Amino acid sequence: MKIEIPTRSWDGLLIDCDLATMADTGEAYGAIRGAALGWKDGRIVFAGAADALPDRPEALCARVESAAGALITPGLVDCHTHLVFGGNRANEFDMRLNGASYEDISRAGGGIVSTVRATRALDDAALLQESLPRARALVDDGVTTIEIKSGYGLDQASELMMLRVAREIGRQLGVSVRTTFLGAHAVPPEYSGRQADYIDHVCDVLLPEAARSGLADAVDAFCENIGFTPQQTRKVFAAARDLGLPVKLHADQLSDLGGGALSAEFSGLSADHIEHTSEDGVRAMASAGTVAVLLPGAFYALRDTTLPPINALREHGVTMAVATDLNPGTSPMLSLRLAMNMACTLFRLTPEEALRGATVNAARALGLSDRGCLVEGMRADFVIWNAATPADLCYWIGGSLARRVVVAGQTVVARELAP
Ligand code: DI6
Ligand code: FE
Repeated sequence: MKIEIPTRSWDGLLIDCDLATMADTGEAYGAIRGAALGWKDGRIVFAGAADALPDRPEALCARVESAAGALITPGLVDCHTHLVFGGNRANEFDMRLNGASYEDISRAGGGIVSTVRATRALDDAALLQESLPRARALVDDGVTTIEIKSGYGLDQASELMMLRVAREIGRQLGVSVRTTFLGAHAVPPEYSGRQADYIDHVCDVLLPEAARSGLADAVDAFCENIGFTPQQTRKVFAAARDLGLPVKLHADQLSDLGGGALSAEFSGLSADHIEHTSEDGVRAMASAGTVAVLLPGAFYALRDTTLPPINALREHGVTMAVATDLNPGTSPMLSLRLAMNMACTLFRLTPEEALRGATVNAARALGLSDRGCLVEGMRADFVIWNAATPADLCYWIGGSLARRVVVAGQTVVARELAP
């Protein structure tokens, strides 16, 4: 059916492209060949077959552009990162290759706490300067929404600084940033041996202050044998619920502490890692609609051998997302496409599952229903790729394939065509 819009009113119209809309159309990838994509005021106004456009598309839009047959997907969503931090932990990488385990290093005062020291030593400007290039690397290859956690400050001033810097990164790069308060990431040195007191401090001071500042969109915790117990996590989640903030959880990465079910119990947006989650945990996630966020970068870097329960997730219909977990300790990974590749190679996701996991499902893991697929009314967040098919995006290991990255109708990365 032809649409009738007699006057020029759209902000942009791309013709001669293939869309992987990721909408549930019954087609793989929600694909539309010979397509067009139009947008106005930051929203998609047309995503469909070009032959459904009026005969003279220039009547709709002053800027009609041929995409020269390129593939266009929704902007990628990295729904789990810790990319704001000071210093790095290349030294621990070296130690692990000389025989130490992640747990050994963490117990010996390295690990998360060493990044806390390096982060606290910085001010806003220096922290921004160190962190911005990491975010830019993600955006350069197609990421338009980034979740960024606190959790390397662990006192009021430094946690708020991390969240402020995260938001500033979004402003500077012109991308969408969602912030997550992760005060329950590790016990800071001044609370050493007083884990319960620190959790009280998180619930009574740090979390309410983060909520009051308006700098946190969600709350996370590191529920692990080297992190916090399920009981302590429950306390933090109850405090988050009282403040009206949604929760998500670092769950069952190194051991099964029932983290998947715990996130589900609080209607968690997601349970992340979940290598050791039991089938009961998967069932609980399915009934709560809690997204499984798969983090193959950490699995790879720690040379983990326990795979997340992918088949159980599929069987029970749990939504799967894929993210970088970009952090200095266990996943210094600067490419979401690389995480997608690893989700395929290491976890046996199909390329379509991986691309869903980094678009529409990742948006859901952040509680966002206005992005992640190319459908009229959604945000005009999209990527024009130097790639022929959606599978190419998972197939190539690293590199830069994004030709143009557009956020809410604004171009934030533009590259020439590949030679
Ligand atoms: N996310 C985390 O927060 C921890 N592991 C993970 O996958 C630890 C991060 C760190 O070692 O700094
Ligand atoms: Fe993490």
